[in-house]
Amino acid sequence: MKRLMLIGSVGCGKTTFMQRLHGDVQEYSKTQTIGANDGIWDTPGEYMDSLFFKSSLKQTSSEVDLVVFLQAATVSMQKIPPAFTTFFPKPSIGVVTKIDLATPAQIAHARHLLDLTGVKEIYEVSSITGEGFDELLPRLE
Ligand SMILES: Nc1nc2c(ncn2[C@@H]2O[C@H](COP(=O)(O)OP(=O)(O)OP(=O)(O)O)[C@@H](O)[C@H]2O)c(=O)[nH]1
Ligand SMILES: [Mg+2]
Repeated sequence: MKRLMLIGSVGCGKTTFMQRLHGDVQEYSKTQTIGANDGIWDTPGEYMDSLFFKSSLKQTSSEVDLVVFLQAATVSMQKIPPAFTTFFPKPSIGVVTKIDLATPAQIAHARHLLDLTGVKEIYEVSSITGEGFDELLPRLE
């Protein structure tokens, strides 16, 4: 599988998404710092709130093949800055998370927010039910 870095706001589902990809037991654990776990760099959502931490995301991206921007379908606020893909020297994709909790309109809004970041491909998943991973996994190989 490609080496990934996961980026998105606090609670958008990065760690749960990683646990699903690894086939790990899904248990809540607040991410405190950037950490590599078997090829996936999980990041704290707070990093989206500070320019200093955004720079460290950029540095870490040199270690990975693909940057994954995650946006929860249940959240209407945008935390990932517009055109943020241009900040990274690596390809990126967008993933709408928590589709099991969202209406079609909420999912469409989350796709719109990811569009603004500049990603050209967007996937929709639930890391709890596993929906959407059949479409996503080939892209991560
Ligand atoms: N229903 C549902 N809940 C989800 C999904 N993904 C994550 N959650 C829940 O959302 C909460 C936050 O998920 P995390 O994976 O810890 O979020 P995070 O992005 O890693 O958050 P930080 O580490 O704080 O940046 C947890 O209670 C998860 O169980 C999903 O696809 N569906
Ligand atoms: Mg986390």
